[in-house]
Amino acid sequence: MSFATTKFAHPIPLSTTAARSNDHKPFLDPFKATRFLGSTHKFRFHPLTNSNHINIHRRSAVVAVSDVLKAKKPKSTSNLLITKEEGLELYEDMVLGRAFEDMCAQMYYRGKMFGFVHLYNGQEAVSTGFIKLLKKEDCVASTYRDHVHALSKGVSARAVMSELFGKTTGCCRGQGGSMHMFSSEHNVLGGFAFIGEGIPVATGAAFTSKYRREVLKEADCDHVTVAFFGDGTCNNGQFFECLNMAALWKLPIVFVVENNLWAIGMSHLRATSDPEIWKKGPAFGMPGVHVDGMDVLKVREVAKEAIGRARRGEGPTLVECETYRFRGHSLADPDELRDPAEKAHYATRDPITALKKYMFENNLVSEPELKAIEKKIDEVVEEAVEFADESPHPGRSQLLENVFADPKGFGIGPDGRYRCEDPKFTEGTAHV
Ligand SMILES: Cc1ncc(C[n+]2csc(CCOP(=O)(O)OP(=O)(O)O)c2C)c(N)n1
Ligand SMILES: [Mg+2]
Repeated sequence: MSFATTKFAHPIPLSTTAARSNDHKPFLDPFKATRFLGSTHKFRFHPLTNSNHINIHRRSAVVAVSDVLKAKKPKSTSNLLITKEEGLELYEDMVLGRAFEDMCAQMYYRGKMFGFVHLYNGQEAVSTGFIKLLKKEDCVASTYRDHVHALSKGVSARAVMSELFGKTTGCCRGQGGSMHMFSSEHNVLGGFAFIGEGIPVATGAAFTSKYRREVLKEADCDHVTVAFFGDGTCNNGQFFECLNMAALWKLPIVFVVENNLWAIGMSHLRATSDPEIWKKGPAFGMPGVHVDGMDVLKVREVAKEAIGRARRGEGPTLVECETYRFRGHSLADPDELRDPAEKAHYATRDPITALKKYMFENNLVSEPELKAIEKKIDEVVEEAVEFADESPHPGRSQLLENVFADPKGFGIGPDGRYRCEDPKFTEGTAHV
């Protein structure tokens, strides 16, 4: 598959009303115009402009879509989108993500976790579709909705669950918690509580790969970085700044927007002047793609191309995955704002059910094979809880570790010992 590349042919509509209307001719719509509930807006793919209004000196921007899926005939064995082994891997990863998050909800309500916990249910096709194509050396930057990205990248369920429990066996030794999954071993660059914060970190990681290859002459350094973030985050300045730098320097990065249509209780359509986020890619001179984020196979096809471009040194891609979260914003959110009809609509598009259907229809797997995976994952998740529960809490002395780069800084007293170990450390403050 290759992204269709086209020169601009029509002016970009300048008025927001025009941008939201459906009166321009579709360029290519591989997944049938996907409609946002609650609005008349449909996604449309149309050529942008190369008219006189656009600076003719800039590189020709491109708009890209995935059209391979139309061309492939799913019933024909030779044209199947996945092999049996690949299907089983994708299924296992998505089931792990779902089962893990369901368990988190249980543990949170039992008081085993603290702070905010944001679950990923419904969005699994995005994490699995991208991350299962990555190499270990490739980097992933996430958001506060980060448990499943870490799991897909290979951080063990034990290490993620222990982190959520605040235990020393967690991937950040219990110091990060739900919103800060990090693993240098797996190149998980972090969950980030501030929205948009992961995007510059990911851009920096992509810069590092390019620098190592081109300046330090490490020819085999073809590492790619994938940055995941939400629709609401795309209204944040860091997003635009990083698209600019990534395009300018042709960095090996894929920007993946998980457009679940909501930013806490704010509808994407109310908050964004032009809700078609993928179009912001071509504005910066990189391909922009819109894909059905509830279909792991479609996500994977787009991901293959975008990751491939980055690895070949052809630069960044912006991918907008239209997805949906099946739970509230966080476990503290009663989720009363979203229309029940909207939730019911997306529930029928469960990505795990969809993959199962595809595999059955194409005789790739049998029911017992999938049941065996589900059983295995249940055991993995149960065992992760037991492990986390039995693991020790960090000692008090760990409190200020990894907080300051200079170990002789604020956290260490003149006697060389941690200030927090001084019995007088908490004098006059509330007991913590
Ligand atoms: C810089 C910053 N501003 C505001 C917030 C508060 N906040 C937390 S989540 C959120 C919404 C983000 O929505 P989106 O990017 O769509 O991600 P989703 O939760 O849907 O995955 C906001 C505004 C924040 N965490 N960081
Ligand atoms: Mg969102």
